[in-house]
Parts: sequence; structure tokens; C-alpha cells
Amino acid sequence: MDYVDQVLSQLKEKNASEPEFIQAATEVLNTLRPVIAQHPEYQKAKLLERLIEPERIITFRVPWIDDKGEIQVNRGFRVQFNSAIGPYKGGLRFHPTVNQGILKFLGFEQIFKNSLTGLPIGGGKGGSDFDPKGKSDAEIMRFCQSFMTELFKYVGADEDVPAGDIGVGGREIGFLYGQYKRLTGLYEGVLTGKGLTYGGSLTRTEATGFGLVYITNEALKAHGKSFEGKRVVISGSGNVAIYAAEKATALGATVVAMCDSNGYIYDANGVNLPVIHDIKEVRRARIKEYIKEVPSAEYHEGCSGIWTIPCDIALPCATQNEINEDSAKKLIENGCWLLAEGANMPSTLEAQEVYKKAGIIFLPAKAANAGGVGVSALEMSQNSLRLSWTFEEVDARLQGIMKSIFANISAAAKEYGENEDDYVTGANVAGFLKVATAMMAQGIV
Ligand code: NDP
Ligand code: 2IT
Repeated sequence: MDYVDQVLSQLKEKNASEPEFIQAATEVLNTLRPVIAQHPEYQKAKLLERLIEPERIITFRVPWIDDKGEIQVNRGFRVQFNSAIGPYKGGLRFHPTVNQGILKFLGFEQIFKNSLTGLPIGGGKGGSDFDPKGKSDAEIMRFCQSFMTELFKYVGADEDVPAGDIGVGGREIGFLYGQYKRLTGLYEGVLTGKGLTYGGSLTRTEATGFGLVYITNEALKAHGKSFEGKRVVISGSGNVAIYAAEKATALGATVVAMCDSNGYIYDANGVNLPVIHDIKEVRRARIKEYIKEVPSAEYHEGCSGIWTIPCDIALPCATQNEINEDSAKKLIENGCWLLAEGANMPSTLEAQEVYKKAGIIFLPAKAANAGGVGVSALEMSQNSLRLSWTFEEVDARLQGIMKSIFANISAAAKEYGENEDDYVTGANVAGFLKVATAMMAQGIV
């Protein structure tokens, strides 16, 4: 058995109850084979064994009192996966499906994504099985305060810097920041995605969605194409989806469908984004409401139907494994020729095989959604400098980051991939090499 196979078999045995983590790590390790073959010293240093083991996982109780006076208990986590190239950095997810395996997959992906940004940030992820849906602002605040009352011991501006993810946006970051400041007395950049009046960065709200469209645009240009006149399907209607839709529309595309976890809307005229913004961001309501405002559109229950809509470009921006083999086949049968991942690991391994066989342009999450954490790192820089850059300045830097990620993954695809468009191998290898070099330099830690 070669080294990668040995580590894969150990990974499966040791993490049998964590299928999403096995999925994420299997994809990465399989694509690293040519690099591992070039570096026998990695095996001697047990580099892969160390890479797949988080440096630390913190699990804690989060008790809080709901509006009826009842005591609720949730589980909180922070996975501090890898600090070889910088302090742990990655979002917090509040969703009932959160468990250790989900956060390990997200933390593992974050290591390589953060490396690809070119900025000095390590990989981490955290969150809770708390469900923010239907909770009052006061309940959200009490939950966030309780969560931070435990987490504050393990985070800090130079140690571990959380941010948002599913279920964690500006409101939650504000409550978490207030409690951190109260407990530590420190006014420091311990979180990113902060409000603009207390250390947040312009463009962070838009960054993941905009970055996704910027890198997709780079891939389109490299293939002699553009967004102009293309039909785009975007899953989700949260932070990433909304700003991806906005930028794709600005570049001349028509976004024909979006969804939430209940169902999807189809609007052949192009989704009306102010209406979506009002429903999802202001009212925190269901996407079904859209047809009340735009009666010519259609609403269908269930989210997987969104992948049956004919499109040129698909941008999955909701959650992991939202596209399985069948959905991937339907997308391609109906004309999709480019897929870029705004969500983390939205495509199953089987779906990725379908893309590969069909030869569509495929931009994997680590590269495609790195704009969010990239601007988070710029927020950290601004906090350290005690300065705020303009929207235009941060947006220009974000465009620079996405351009350089595309150039780096293209170069690594040419050198190590199955073909020059093998951006999966390109992203994994380019992200890995910097982390591996840093780990080798720092000894057995
Ligand atoms: P939000 O909470 O703002 O929005 C999530 C969207 O996805 C909502 O429309 C939600 O629907 C839908 N969704 C969530 N879970 C499911 C599910 N299990 N099934 C179907 N639909 C679901 O999150 P974000 O937009 O921030 O995150 C979306 C994705 O992007 C995630 O994979 C996240 O990890 C990734 N990401 C986020 C970044 C960021 O900066 N925020 C950066 C990089 C990646 P509903 O409202 O019904 O729950
Ligand atoms: O998945 C991700 O990259 C995020 N949720 C953003 C992380 C961050 O630290 O900005």
C-alpha cells in the first residue's frame, strides 16, 4: 500500500462516524498523490497523518433561557485545525445539523482555502446545533452571550478569529463581539464580519458572493466566454447567494432561480433582487413569499428541483452535498457547462465524477468561495493598522485575490492535474504546498 492509501485507510477507520470529514479529506488526499510522490520527506515526517488530525477541538455546553423562561441547552464547538501559516481562521455555523464531523470537514477545507488567499491565516471552524430560525432577537442575544462566555477563553486576535457562516451574520457577530469585549476588556479584532461602526470592513458582507463571481469570470475569460446573456441558477438565498446574484446580474447574466431549505423560485425574467433582499435579509421570511410580490414567477416545494432548471452556469450557494449524482446529471442534460461552488462541498464525490466525465468547467469551493475569508483577513489587517479602507480599495484587493487564486490553481492544474482544467487538483495542491512547507519548517508539532 502506498503512503496516501495507508493514510486514507487510517482516516476511514479513525473517523468512521464522520462521513463528511472522510469525504472532504479523501478528495484532497487523492489529488495530492503526484506531490507526495515528489516529496518522500513528507512520509518520514508523518505530514499527512498530522494534517488530518486537528490541533485541538473544544466542545462545550451552551445553556440559555428562552423567552418563555425555559432553560435550553445546546452544544458548542471550535475546531482549531491547523495553525502552520497563521492564527486559526474560519466561520461559526449555527444550524441544527451541526456536529463534530461537519465542523471537521469545514475546518479541514478551510486550511487549504485560507492558504490559497495568499494571506497568513490558519484553518478553523466552529458553531453550534442551535437553530436560529423563529428565535427572537433577545433569544439570539442570550444564546450568543452564553456561547461566547465559554469560547472567549480560546480565541483572540492573534490566536483564533471566528466569523460568520450558515445562521451567523451581522446580528450574531455583534452580540458575540459585545460579550467578548465585556469579558476580556479588549477592543481587538477577535471576530470578522463586524459592523462598520465597530471595526468591520467594507465589502465583507458582499465578499463571498462577489468573489465567487469574480473567479468565475476569470474562468470564463480563460475559455473565451463571459457572463453576458447567460442563464444562472443559484441555490440558497442567504449571504453568499444574494451577493453572487447581485454581481452576476451586474455582469449581464440572468439569474433565473434561487431557493431556501423549503423550496425554490423560478423567474424567467431574472430574479428581482430587492424583493429577495427584503424577504430574506430584512423580514427573515421564506422565499415562497416571492410569488406574492412577483406573481409571474413560480414557486416549487423542495430544493433539489432547482437543479432541473435549464441553465448555462450553476452556482450552488446553500450547503454541503446539495448536488448528488442525479442532480449533476440533470444539470448537464439541461445544458449547464460551468459550475462554481459558493457553498462548502456542495457536490458529492459522485457529482464531481459526473462533471469530470462531461468535461464541464468546475471551480471547487476552496478556490471559488475564498473571497469571504480573504476579505476577513483584510478586516484583520485594517484592525491591526487601526484604519479603514474604502469600499473601492477592499473590492479591488478582493478582485486581486480572486485573480491570483485562479492563476495559481490553473498553474498547479497544468503541472499536477489530469488536464489543464483540473481545478480540483489545482486548488488542493496549490493550497497544500504552502501549508506543507510551513509544517516541515516548524518541526514535529
Ligand atoms: P446563510 O445562513 O446566510 O444562508 C444559507 C442559505 O442556504 C439559506 O438560504 C438556507 O435556507 C440555505 N440552506 C442552509 N442549509 C440548508 C440545507 N440543509 N438544505 C437546504 N438549504 C439550506 O449562510 P451563507 O450564505 O453564509 O452560507 C451558505 C454556504 O456558503 C455555506 O455552505 C457556507 O459554509 C458557505 N460559505 C459562506 C461564507 C460566508 O462568508 N458567509 C464564506 C464561504 C463559504 P434556509 O434559510 O431555509 O435555512
Ligand atoms: O467558509 C468560509 O470561508 C466562511 N464561512 C468565512 C470564514 C471567515 O473567517 O471569514
